Amino acid sequence: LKKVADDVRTIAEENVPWFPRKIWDLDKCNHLITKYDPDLDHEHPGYNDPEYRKRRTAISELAFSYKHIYDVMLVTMMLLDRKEVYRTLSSIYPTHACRQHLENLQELEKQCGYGESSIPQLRDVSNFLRERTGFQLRPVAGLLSARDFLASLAFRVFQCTQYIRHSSTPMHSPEPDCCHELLGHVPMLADKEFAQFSQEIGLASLGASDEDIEKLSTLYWFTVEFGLCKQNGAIKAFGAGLLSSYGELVYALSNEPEYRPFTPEECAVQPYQDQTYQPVYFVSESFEDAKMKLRQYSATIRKAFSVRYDPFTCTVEVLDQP
Ligand code: HBI
Ligand code: FE
Repeated sequence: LKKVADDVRTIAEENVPWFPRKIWDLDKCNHLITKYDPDLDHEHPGYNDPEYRKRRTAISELAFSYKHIYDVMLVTMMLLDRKEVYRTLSSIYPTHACRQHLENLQELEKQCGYGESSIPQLRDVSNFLRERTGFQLRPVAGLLSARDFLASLAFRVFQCTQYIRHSSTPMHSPEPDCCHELLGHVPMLADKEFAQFSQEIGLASLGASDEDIEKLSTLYWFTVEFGLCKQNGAIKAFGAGLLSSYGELVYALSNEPEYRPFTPEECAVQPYQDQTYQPVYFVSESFEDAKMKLRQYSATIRKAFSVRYDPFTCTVEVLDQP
């Protein structure tokens, strides 16, 4: 493999969609999808609540003005009058969540002030993750384009919303919110194998075609968001979408839905639901196994180059295919 000099554009590279090369480039990965926007979507639970929308706008502005170089997040999240979320979800974690989630949530309670009466600061949680796996959080105003969202994972950066769901729907949110991120994603990102799995989806996405981005984002959906895994002979949840939704978490482990062994090829083309429960869930043998399968799958994605992440410079090296 030989390194392609940054200033030399090879013919093959000219058709490649732009992608971030340095962690600072993530400041440009801020293309939002205007879906479930409380200002535009009449169905959004916060649409008729001007106070809620005002608060959301303020939090969005902070996210938009955030730059990687700031390194510190000065955002205070909305006060949690949603104790119910924490209480209800943590009551079923012992039977439904995977071991890694349970262990890391305990640490987050001890070290970051997780609990039903407080909302931890993103900065503290980000520092916790950095120590564990090198993942860090950066604030984002809402749903990002799949390309931007996945690209961030390549740098072990997780784009994290800071607003909270509307108080009229404490147990449901049509979009990701801080309950989903903090209870669903963060405990999993503190696990080494899982962090590596997430980063590898991100690396596979860099410079990929729209079609491959769609596949990778579906794969992300059925693993990072709705994945199940086997532990001590039982099926447990590791997907953040499940771990932040009481209803679907119960349903997913109820033996009612269909279960299939995780195979990236199949998973990447499975139609999915963001309005109702998933009709099918993919079960991984372990994170290690899922990671190896993902690696084999990524190698089949047609790209004119391969990438490698250099954690010392926070840079993606682009390598010519042999
Ligand atoms: N944006 N903020 C945010 N959070 C997500 O979880 C998210 C996203 N954009 C796209 C997306 N997820 C999905 O398309 C994934 O499948 C990539
Ligand atoms: Fe999510």
